[in-house]
Amino acid sequence: MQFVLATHNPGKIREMSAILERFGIEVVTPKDLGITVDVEETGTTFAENSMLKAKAICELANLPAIADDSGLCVDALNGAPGVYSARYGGEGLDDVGRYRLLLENLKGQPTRAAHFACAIACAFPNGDTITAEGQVKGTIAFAPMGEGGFGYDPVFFYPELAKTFGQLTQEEKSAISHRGRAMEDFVAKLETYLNQ
Ligand code: ITT
Repeated sequence: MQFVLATHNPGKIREMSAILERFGIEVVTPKDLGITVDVEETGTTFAENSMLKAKAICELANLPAIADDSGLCVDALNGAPGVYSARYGGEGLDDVGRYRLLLENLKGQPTRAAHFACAIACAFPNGDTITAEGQVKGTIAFAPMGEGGFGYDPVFFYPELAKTFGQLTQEEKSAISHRGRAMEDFVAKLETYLNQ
């Protein structure tokens, strides 16, 4: 069975397709199908937004669609940027601009604790859905380190490995990341669903 990855984020596409291909799951992207729609993320939770994206792309592609909604939640900022991680600081900023703004906003804060969260939603053309979630705890580094990953990875420090996510290989990151954990949970649920 072919699945469409309901995302336009190249970093997510790389990580999710590598995991799904390990399980023999064939994936295509919206771009492969000529779908350019950017689904509006009107939800207030990662779970709500991932389901909005999965359902919209499933309907357009008429294929089962797997969406990821994720973000970085920083304790000292009351959980921000959270569901607004991709839009932190407004439209004009790129990944580097967003993590620089985060470092700026954390200056002088007593705690740098943070976590990444990921919600996966899969919608099937028959109306069935599967959901999964994952989280990973860390701290915000004082300066970016590493060139790997995407988004906030260079400033997300994972104490157990004493490295930022930007310093990990894709395999190392997926073994512990919010997305890797959510995808592991998702693949197990998908296998159960497909065997029913
Ligand atoms: P799609 O909606 O097309 O999937 P998006 O980038 O807009 O792409 P989100 O709304 O879920 O996706 O925003 C997630 C943002 O959170 C992402 O752009 C990064 O800034 C950040 N983020 C999520 N997972 C991350 C990861 O593994 N490493 C670094 N940053 C991450």
